[in-house]
Amino acid sequence: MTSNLYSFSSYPVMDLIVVYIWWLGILIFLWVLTSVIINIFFSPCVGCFSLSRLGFDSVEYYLILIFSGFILLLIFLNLLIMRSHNPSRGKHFDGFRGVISVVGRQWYWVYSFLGSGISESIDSYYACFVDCVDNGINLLGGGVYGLNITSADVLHSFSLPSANLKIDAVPGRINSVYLFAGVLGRHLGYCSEFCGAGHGYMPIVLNVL
Ligand SMILES: [Cu+2]
Repeated sequence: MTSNLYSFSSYPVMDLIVVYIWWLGILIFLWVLTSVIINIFFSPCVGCFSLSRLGFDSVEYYLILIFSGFILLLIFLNLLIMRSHNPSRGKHFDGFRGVISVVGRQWYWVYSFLGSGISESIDSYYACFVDCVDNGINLLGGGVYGLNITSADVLHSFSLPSANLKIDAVPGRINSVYLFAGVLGRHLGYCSEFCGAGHGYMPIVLNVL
């Protein structure tokens, strides 16, 4: 299992998208810079601004092919992500360690780990002034977990910014994602859908060990 570059994400390919966008930005910048320099210093006449007038037809042709290839790659990566976010169509990955059920309640979270056959629920209550709870979620670094998120009363939202994750907890519905626990440490999240008086007092603490 590889470690990720920028965040730990629902699926490692998410980081490839970030790298791809960086490279695309650099390529576009260099391409525009090159065009401007060629037009300024190598243009045969003052009025000529088009590269094709300088005999760049074939260069443009190949560049269009290359960038079309990049777009196809982007579409492919997007499809991978969509597939990875749909557990009913996806497969279980290497390092898959089980499913965690997350239930939002007024005003705490209930976690159950469904990995080892026995299912044990823990309540995660707000415990001190800002951002700590009595029981957090503990995950093994490098593991892939399925999260099933729902609510037992009103709308909540399970939000974990460092994992690019924000999933609504909807009563009567289970939202599923895969979580790739690639970055060690203590990660903090919040309920992100207003759910009543205690909305600000149900933080999410996830420890990747
Ligand atoms: Cu809330």
